[in-house]
Amino acid sequence: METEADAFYRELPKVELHAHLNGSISFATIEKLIARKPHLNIGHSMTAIQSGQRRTLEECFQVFKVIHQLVDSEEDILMVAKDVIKEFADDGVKYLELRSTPREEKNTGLTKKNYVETIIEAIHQCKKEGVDTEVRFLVAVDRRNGTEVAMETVKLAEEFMLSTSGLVVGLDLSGDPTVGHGKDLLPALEKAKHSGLKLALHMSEVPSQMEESDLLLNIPPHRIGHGTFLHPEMGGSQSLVDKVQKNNIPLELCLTSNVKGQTVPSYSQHHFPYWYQSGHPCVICTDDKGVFCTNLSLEYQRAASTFGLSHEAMWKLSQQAIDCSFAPDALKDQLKQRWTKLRPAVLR
Ligand code: 6MZ
Repeated sequence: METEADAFYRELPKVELHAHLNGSISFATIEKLIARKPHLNIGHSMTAIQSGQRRTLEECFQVFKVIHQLVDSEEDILMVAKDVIKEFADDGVKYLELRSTPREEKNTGLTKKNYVETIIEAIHQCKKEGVDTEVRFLVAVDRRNGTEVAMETVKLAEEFMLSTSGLVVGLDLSGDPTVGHGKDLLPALEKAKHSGLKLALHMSEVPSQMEESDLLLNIPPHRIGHGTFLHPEMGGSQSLVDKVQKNNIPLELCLTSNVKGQTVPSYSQHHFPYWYQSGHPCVICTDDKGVFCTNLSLEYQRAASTFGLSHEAMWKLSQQAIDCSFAPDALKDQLKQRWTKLRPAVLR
């Protein structure tokens, strides 16, 4: 991250709903990881896309592969998860939904179960250390890995939903959108929804996913990640838009990620206003704050400056995100009370 957001955006209480753990690792934490594994010969230019730089989405997925080499043990995951949570807290995020794909690593003996347990441990430790952010976790399915792995991941997520007293709240579908097809994952996603997990699905992040988006929207999911190519102006269709609107499915929108990953040509051509202006629930998120060198305050500021939105409008946007979260009603009420309390000091 090269610049800092203005004080208003840093002080604005925020809700982050779309953050991939391994994409969210800061420069400082990457330094610590590199020091632990000098033999990998990994440099910062391989783990982050600086300002002014762009990569194809395919190249972004290569970056995740490099980061995964650096994060391959329980010890690494604990450090990474705690650092990421604390950084979001320092950036004014009061409620955070982190997501990550359970991985096993033969070299270190890491299992998928340990992977999730370690993230849950990080959440507990942050709470004990007084970090002032409520954190929940979504177990991620990487679409590349197909039907069987998706089903195993759903079972793991179900077990953790039951054993963590509500810390695991949902399931994410992500991964390289050009690989695999959602139809192979439908049974796993439907099973997850049936068992009470909330679904946050990446959808239409690249063109030519209309048929898949239609199938996924029939489930329907509780939230959509990106949705860049859903609407007719972007090659999608009115019937997809109708389905999203009829079910009032919030969109998680990540401006810098889409611009740096080149699925959107520029900030001003982002699909945020298409949905926002019709009153549809939109949530500004970071996606991968480490890889894309950003934070949530900067993303709010960028949306406001690009689309000419007032501080009052940005306040409303951050407050409305509470209702789009997978937090239980009691926690949503607590968060709303916090917003009310903070309002006079922030919206001076
Ligand atoms: C789709 C993405 C993504 O799970 O190892 N991921 N999936 N589109 C994106 N847009 C840029 N950004 C990240 O975090 C890294 C993983 O998150 C998903 C990919 O599966 C990536 O490997 P975790 O914590």
